[in-house]
Amino acid sequence: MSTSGFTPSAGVPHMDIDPFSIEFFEDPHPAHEVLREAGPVVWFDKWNVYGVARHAEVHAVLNDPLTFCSSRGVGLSDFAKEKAWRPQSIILEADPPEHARTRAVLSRVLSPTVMKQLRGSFVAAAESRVEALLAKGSFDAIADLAEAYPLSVFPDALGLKPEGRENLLPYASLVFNSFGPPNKLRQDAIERSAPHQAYVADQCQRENLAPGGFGACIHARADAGDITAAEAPLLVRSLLSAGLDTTVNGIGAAVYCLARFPDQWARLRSDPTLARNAFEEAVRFESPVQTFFRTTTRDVEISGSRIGEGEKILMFLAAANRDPRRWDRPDEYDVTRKTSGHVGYGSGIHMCVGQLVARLEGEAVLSALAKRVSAIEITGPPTRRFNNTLRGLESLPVSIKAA
Ligand code: 4IA
Repeated sequence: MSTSGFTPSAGVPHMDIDPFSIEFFEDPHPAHEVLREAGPVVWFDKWNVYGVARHAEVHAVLNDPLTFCSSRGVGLSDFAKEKAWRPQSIILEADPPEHARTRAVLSRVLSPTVMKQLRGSFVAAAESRVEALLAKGSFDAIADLAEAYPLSVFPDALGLKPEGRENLLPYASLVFNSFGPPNKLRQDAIERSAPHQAYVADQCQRENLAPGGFGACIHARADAGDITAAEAPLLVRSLLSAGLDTTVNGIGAAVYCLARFPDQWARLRSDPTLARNAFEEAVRFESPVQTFFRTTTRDVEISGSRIGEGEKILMFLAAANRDPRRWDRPDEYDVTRKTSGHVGYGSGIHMCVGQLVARLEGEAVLSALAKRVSAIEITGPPTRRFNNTLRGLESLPVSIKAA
């Protein structure tokens, strides 16, 4: 018999940590170690959910999508019990076999061929942004680089009109807060969401998307019969939800790493072809997307613990990315590390469909910095931005010098 929602299976350690509290977000690493060391599976008394924080279990859960489903939501809320706050995503919140069709569409829209077409303009935009920042000397690496750069390339690549783009980051922040529990971050975000939701719903319509962009390409797949006309706007919405704040926090993480670890900055400068790996290592090291849930579709055993049907499991991607069972020197940022196997983009059938866009942006920025900048100095206290799912800074005051 399942004891769903109130008591964990015998032998699973109880954690009284709240992994969605401000104290936790301020410095998650010691708590991640406690969770990993407590056992392969833990139970959170505060939210009545299981958790996995070791690399092996996170990887195993991600790679068994029929047992650990996404269609009941990848946040704490179980869509089998509670109505979703917005119409369900038809890719993120879908399971096999239905998932494959929508996934194939976005895979094709964000393919290696499309990246080849975008590379020139993405690299030029990064180079001109770095020139402008060198001219300023001092700036905020979050607002003026980590946000400004993706905002200068991604909305145009999607084909969005210029008006209303100020809604994009608030909408994304809402989406990522919504995966968390019903705490203040989530409730405040949903309360203020109506204008951002209205903006996004509008931009997903075919007539608002410029020819040649990702959005128009998605609608063209409806003409080809791969998806219905009603599904196309929902796939555009997935790009608006997942395509901007993630790269903002990825680029922010990379600049913060390079500013904090001068030996790694020196290595990157001596070989700018390391830019792509330096970005990937920043995604491992900081894990801009910290957590996700799955829901069990049957009774299942994970590393000796029996878990009933209909249970939420919280996966700590960030803890897996620093698990000493999987990584040498996990707490060191190393631009030459073999990063393959990190779960910062997830793993398995749902692994980030936009990863090539993210890597193109990250590589373009870090390569431009490595070629043109001699030193990055942190000139004031960095401040943190708090979100139920995303990890990143609100502000990072820096100064840079020309090489
Ligand atoms: C969607 C996990 C995150 C990057 C994400 C958020 C929203 C969606 C997809 C992925 O709305 O489909």
